[in-house]
Order: sequence, then structure tokens, then C-alpha cells
Amino acid sequence: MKCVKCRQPAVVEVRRHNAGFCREHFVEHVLRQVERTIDELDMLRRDDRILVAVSGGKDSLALWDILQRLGYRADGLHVHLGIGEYSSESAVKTRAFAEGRGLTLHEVSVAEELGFGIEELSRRTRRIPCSACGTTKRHLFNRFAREHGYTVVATGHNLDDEAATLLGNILHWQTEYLGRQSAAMEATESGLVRKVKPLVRLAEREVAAYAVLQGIDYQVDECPMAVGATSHLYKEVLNRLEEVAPGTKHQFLWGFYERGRRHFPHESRTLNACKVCGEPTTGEICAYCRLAERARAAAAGTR
Ligand code: Q46
Ligand code: ZN
Ligand code: ZN
Repeated sequence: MKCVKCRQPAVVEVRRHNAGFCREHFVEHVLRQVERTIDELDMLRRDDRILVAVSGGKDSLALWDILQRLGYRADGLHVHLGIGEYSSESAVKTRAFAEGRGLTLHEVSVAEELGFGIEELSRRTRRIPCSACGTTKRHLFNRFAREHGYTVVATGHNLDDEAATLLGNILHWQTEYLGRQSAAMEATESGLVRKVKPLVRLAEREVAAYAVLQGIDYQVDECPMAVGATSHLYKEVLNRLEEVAPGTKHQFLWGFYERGRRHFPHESRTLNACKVCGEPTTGEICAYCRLAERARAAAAGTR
């Protein structure tokens, strides 16, 4: 197969575009896809102070790299989750990436916040690890961005991630989540910082190919807490469909953004300041503070 641009041997094939690319033109293709997503969904402005949620995996490091190349000002925030070796290794990769490129990296540790990491948080509260982890990360990213004057938080969710989430939301008819599922969430007056997912036009394997071709040294191990997560099954099913009909994932997700979402309720919720931490919440006490309280109570043997 040859590169569609220069007819040199292709190193990456993108079946849904029915195209092969050499290294140089694949990198250019990726940058163009991300730029287009940012423009179409009005995700970022040139004067934005962007905080990239960097886990040390391929998606977040590729995103950070791409935003730099596109000329945006973006700092990173790494949350140390306290999931054994996996977390230590992820921190090492993230720091090396930032140092190698002279980028500003902030770090926050769940153990320093709560007294224990995600593994123990999930055990104490009997919550599914990814659910406890998601609540914690959302809280920490929003709070950090708000307190440090960042105008937008960017995450590395790719096409596969978002299509799998969409499939899960549809299978369970989570109409409220469907109304809110978006790659660009606006800020609220109550203190939710704008959130964007600039990689949603790129499939997971394209992001991985980009990271490898750019020489990005990322955490290749899967998070051990994700074993058995239903999102993996949804991704497998979608990949199976994609094999037979290239373009399915893109049509599914982007068709939803363009034609599906408007059919689901999208009421702007009234948010209050959490009585404990001050972060926005629909109730009196935010999900993170309730989780933390449950974990502390479990440790004290009061439940
Ligand atoms: S880190 Fe956390 Fe992920 Fe691990 S526990 Fe689940 S959500 S899988 S992105
Ligand atoms: Zn080429
Ligand atoms: Zn709170």
C-alpha cells in the first residue's frame, strides 16, 4: 500500500478513509483531524489556558503533544491514583515526557487527598473501581483547574472510548447521560470548568500509531483495576462491527452528536456549592465528598 499523498510506502492504513499514509503524512493527517474537531465543536480558543489530564497513557500524552504542535498553551495535571506499580510507572512516563519537552506538569495524589489510594477507596466503599476513580478524577481535575485559573480541561478520550460509552448508555437507556454526552461541555456559572475531548475523531489504534511514530514513551500496561470492565466488551463489539464495515464507529458516534443527541433531554441542572468542599453539585454534598466520607466511616468501623 502507498501513501495517498506522496506515493511512498505507507506505514499506517486507515480503512475507514480507505487510505494509507507514510509517517510524515500520517502525522499531518492526525493533526488535521484534531484541528477540524476543535474548530467544528468550537472547543478551544487561542487565549485559553488549557489543563491536559495526563495519565501517562498513549491518548493523553499524544493529546498533549498534538496541542503543542497546533500552537496551544497547555499544561498537564497528573493524578497519582495509588494503584501499585501501574501508578508509579505512569507517573514516571508522564514526568519524563514533560521534562523532555520543557512542559509544565502539576501533580496531585489521591493518597495525599484522602489518606489512601483508589484501590483502597473502592474496597472500603464497595464501589466498582472505575466508578470511584472516575468520581475522584472528575473532582480533582475540576477543582485544580478552577483554583489555578485554567479555562478548560482537555482529556484524551478517543473515538473508541466515546463510542463504547455511547453504546453502554443506549443499552441501558440512560437518557439523562445521553442528553449530556458530548465532546465539548460548556463551563457553568456554578464552577464547572469547560471540558473538551479533542481526539474523538481518532480511533484508538490511530492514536497508538501516532504515539509510536512520534517516539512518545507511554505507559503500555492496562490499569489492573479495569479487568472485566464492560467498556472493554463494548469496544470489542464495536471493533468487530468496524472490521466488517469500516466507518461504523465514526458514524455511530458522530451521527449521535449531529442527529441523535437532540432527542434526549438536556436540561441545565441547577448546581449548588458542595457544603464540604465548595465544588459544584446537584445535591448538598458532592459525590466525591460522600465517597470520601463513606470510606472514612468504613475505616472507623462505623458502618
Ligand atoms: S485508571 Fe481508574 Fe481508569 Fe483504572 S480504575 Fe478504572 S478509571 S481503568 S481510565
Ligand atoms: Zn506520504
Ligand atoms: Zn464536595
